[in-house]
Amino acid sequence: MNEQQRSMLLQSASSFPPPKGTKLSYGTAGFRADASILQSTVFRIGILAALRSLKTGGAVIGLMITASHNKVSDNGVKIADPSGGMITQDWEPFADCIANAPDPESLVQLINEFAKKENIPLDGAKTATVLLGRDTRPSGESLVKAAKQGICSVVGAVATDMGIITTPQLHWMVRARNKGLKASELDYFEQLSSSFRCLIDLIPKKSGDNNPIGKLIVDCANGVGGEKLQVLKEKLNGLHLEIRNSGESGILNEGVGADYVQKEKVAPQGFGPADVGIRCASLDGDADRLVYFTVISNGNNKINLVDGDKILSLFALFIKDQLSILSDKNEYQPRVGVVQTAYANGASTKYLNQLGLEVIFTPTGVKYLHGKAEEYDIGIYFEANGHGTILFSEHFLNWLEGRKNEPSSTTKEKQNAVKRLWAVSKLINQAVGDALSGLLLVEAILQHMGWSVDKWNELYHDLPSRQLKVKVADRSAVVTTYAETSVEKPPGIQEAINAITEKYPEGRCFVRPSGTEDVVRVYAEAKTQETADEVAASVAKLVDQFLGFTAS
Ligand code: 16G
Ligand code: MG
Repeated sequence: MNEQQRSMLLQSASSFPPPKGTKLSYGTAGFRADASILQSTVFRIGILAALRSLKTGGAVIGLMITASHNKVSDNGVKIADPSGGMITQDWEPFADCIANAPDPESLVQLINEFAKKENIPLDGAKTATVLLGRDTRPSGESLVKAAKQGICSVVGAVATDMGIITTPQLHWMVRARNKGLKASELDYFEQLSSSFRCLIDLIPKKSGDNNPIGKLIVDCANGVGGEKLQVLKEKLNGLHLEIRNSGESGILNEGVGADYVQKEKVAPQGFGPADVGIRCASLDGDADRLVYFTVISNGNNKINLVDGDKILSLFALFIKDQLSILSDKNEYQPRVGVVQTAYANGASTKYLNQLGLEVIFTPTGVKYLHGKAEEYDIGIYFEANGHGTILFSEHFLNWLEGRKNEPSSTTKEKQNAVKRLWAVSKLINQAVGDALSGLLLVEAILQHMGWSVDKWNELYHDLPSRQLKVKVADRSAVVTTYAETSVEKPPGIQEAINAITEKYPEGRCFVRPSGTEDVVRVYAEAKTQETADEVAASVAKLVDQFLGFTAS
């Protein structure tokens, strides 16, 4: 590191003292905390983003300021790698180290050592580019400023502020920029709307009704998704859409949004008896999660939840149908992988297995699911909470491209299947789960099938489940294995969990330390709601005995 670089870093770092008495950690999806303590973290992650760009030969890196579905007073920061995916996990320990460096001197020393180890040129000879985005949180603006100062304290680094955008839009732009594709926000909307229109145009013509499935009402969590969905709505006339909770009056994520709807299994604010039976959807605060639901009549705000597992099943079914139209004996057979986590409802896994699909489990967190899905020609991944997407390999897309240009001997239906798969690959975000593109794909498939939301929901029946969280003295005392389905530490707890679940028909339960909150989570499933509740409550008690503040 030359003297100019060193003094730039020292000088800017002195304006961002770290919070006292708080240990910050990169977590499942970046740093998250009360926004008031994040200035120094975001500044330092700005530096990291610039270093990452230098390390990757000047590729564009993304830096997103969001705390997703968490409360409005929280905020967070995460980094997108050149592929548009999450930053490589190898860099997470460095992120933790610099976030917690006590003073500018030690920060600069850590950066210097890391740059040497990683051969990162810190002489200003190369340009680094970082794209910045933020959600609608009021704290976002000043955190973006802190990020810019961090980025600009690396010689030769340039920050481009994309303003208020969804998390998936930022990931999409990073990927597009690095592939030399059109990468503006307008291009994003154009790509989504044109591929959606293409899927609608390819629906086999039936009784003349061009939208047999009626209107959709979308709860936008009072977040960034509302404004963006409005743009899409204006571009698409084939979509009968009503937007609610777009943020004009309500509070971000408060009693609204995909996380609330999925965890509490109740209708969000602004929905009520007048909406009974209508197809509804919920996005989360930064629009990377999507769930559907219907309001049940006289049900005290109760809903029928159509969660990420059902979205996954719908996508998997559609992809499988299109592939089977195309399949020829002796021909290349694309490998399709379906990736779930332990939270996936057991009934969904059974259904996917019955479809003959390969189902793989990973730990919770997009970085794990995404990485696994990338191993397939078509990798479909979803968390039950509504985060997921479909990834297509270059190899598969090249094959598809070849089929597009095949002679006219191929049947029309085959040509259409090729066009549909191609359109899906353009519509569904290839960088990360995206509620807006996911919503358009669900809508296109439902229209294709002519299915109501109830028909879709009937694909299989969820086993009743319950999620609880337990506050513990130290969540890192829980160590899990086998994709979080079994606890290794503390010893003895897994045996005790097994002894409880064994007593209940179709009982299944796991515990895992949260990656975003200071709690241990408990998930239980059983044949009835009462028994699922019982299993969850007994296991939560057990966790408290082993690890709670009351534990000896
Ligand atoms: C984050 C993850 C999400 C995961 C959740 C689990 C990303 C982009 N998001 O929101 O995938 O389901 O954390 O939270 O990776 P938990 O560890 O607190 O249960
Ligand atoms: Mg989110």
